[in-house]
Amino acid sequence: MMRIEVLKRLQEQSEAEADEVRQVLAQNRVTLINVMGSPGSGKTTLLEATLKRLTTDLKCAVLEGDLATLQDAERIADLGVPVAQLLTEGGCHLKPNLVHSALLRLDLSAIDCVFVENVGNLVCPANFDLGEHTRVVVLSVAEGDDKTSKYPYMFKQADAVVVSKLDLLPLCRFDPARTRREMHALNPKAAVFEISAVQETGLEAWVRWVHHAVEQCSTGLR
Ligand SMILES: Nc1nc2c(ncn2[C@@H]2O[C@H](COP(=O)(O)OP(=O)(O)OP(=O)(O)O)[C@@H](O)[C@H]2O)c(=O)[nH]1
Ligand SMILES: [Mg+2]
Repeated sequence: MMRIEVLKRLQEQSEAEADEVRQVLAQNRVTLINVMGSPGSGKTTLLEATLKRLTTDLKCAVLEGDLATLQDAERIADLGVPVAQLLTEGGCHLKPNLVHSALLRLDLSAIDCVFVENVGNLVCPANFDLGEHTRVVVLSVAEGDDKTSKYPYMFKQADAVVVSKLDLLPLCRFDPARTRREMHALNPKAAVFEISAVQETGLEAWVRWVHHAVEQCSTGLR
């Protein structure tokens, strides 16, 4: 009984913190995109490729979630994009209070869209509302096409799935049609993109989708 009480209180606290994030975003008219996926699925590489294509017409920033290092944040900073590091000190997912304090470190009046790179993990981040408008899961071809069905909680809540590393298709057993089919069954509204950051293919449709998500958010449709 006691344990249930404590868990419930923690959940309420987390929901209140996500609401605080939503307030900050609404006040500053900023869209927050939560990017999730397994370790090494290509989240930072996707962000690098996306930012290169977006920053001419959208003002972006990134929050980098990591257990212990600044490596991903440094990759983003090298592009000249504002970035705040969130160190979880071993934690396997980001929490809304961390996101809230990091947002306050950015000059939000000069920003339209913030990407959060979550800690590499296909399980825990799905359970935490960060106050984001949009959830994106990056799934690399090397992980196998069974992941949508094996980790349904992550994929069910995704607004978009980016199938990454398509250049590795000849070397891996991965059927992109299975991902589309299983995603359709889990969440028919989710968009599915197939990209290769190395070969720079498939990125235009994904970048258009990001633009659309930011437009919808700024007109209050999301
Ligand atoms: N072949 C190929 N390799 C890629 C592609 N995108 C990323 N990689 C490689 O995959 C590895 C992991 O990429 P990251 O972008 O660092 O992955 P991540 O999801 O940010 O990793 P964590 O932050 O550690 O969870 C790197 O060696 C990348 O160069 C791609 O499109 N094709
Ligand atoms: Mg990364």
